[in-house]
Amino acid sequence: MLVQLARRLHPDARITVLTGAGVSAASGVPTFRGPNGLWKNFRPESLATPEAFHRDPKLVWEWYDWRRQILSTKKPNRAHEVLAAWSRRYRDFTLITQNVDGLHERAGTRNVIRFHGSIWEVLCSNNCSGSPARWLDETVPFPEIPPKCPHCGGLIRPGVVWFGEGIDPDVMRRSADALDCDIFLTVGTSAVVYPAASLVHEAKARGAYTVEVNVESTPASRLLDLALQGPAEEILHGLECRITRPSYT
Ligand code: BV8
Repeated sequence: MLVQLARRLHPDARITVLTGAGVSAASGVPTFRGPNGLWKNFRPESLATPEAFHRDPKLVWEWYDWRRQILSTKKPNRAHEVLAAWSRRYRDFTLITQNVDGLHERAGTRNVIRFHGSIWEVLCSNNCSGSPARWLDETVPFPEIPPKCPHCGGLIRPGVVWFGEGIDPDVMRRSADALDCDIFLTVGTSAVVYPAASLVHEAKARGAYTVEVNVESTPASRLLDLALQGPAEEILHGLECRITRPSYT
């Protein structure tokens, strides 16, 4: 199966990959819905919202600061490395990630589309005139929770897309452009959050060969052309071996 798929990943193939928390699992980053994904028994849907932030910015920032502290000790794994190599090798390659952890960028992946933003970026929640639209702030841990805007003294918020917030229109447009591809791989995502979970179906409707890589089946599995069950870091490594060494068995 990997041999046939490796053949489809030929140098002129137009490839789009969508990743979720499962590609960072091997780096030791908790997934959202995995056994250690919950934080103090809160569900992401209850904390990652504008309403939760408005109601209790301290609690929401304690969650993000906790995640940033964990992430600051983690490194990209083999799944990130293979995708970074593909981003440099293939002329027509797009990586769309739902992850906000920055590990694809740290692995050297070119032009990552951050579908849900970045945990390492912040923006002023007052959108004050003294601050840029968003900026990088890698302070770990924040000395003060909730952290304040250096320009107006109001609150800053994580530069991520919360439930109930729209996807950046430019991100949506670039992602939609990437659905015209020969192969669409969806890797390490539970495929339950929209509109990210709709991308693979739109790609299939446009004629892409669709592949899922996950340790378990998801709502998307039975709708796709190929569902490969196993860890992304192993399956992507196996694919890369068959692409770079066709005699690899
Ligand atoms: C919007 C950033 C409208 C923040 C995230 C009912 C039906 C359909 C949709 C909705 C609905 N009710 C509400 C909605 C909309 C809602 C939604 O989809 N809700 C869901 C819960 C039903 N969506 C939204 O609100 C979106 N916005 O719709 O806006 C709008 C339009 C215009 C104007 C205004 C409003 C915005 C959603 C964005 C939320 N932000 N993240 C942060 O990180 O803090 S979501 C977050 O969870 C992730 O980014 C990701 O997108 C999502 C799912 O997580 P996964 O990455 O899939 O991780 P998970 O833990 O779930 O799964 C891990 C997978 O990996 C598992 O399958 C596991 O088996 C696998 N795995 C584990 N280890 C490995 C592995 N696989 C391979 N190898 C391994 N080693």
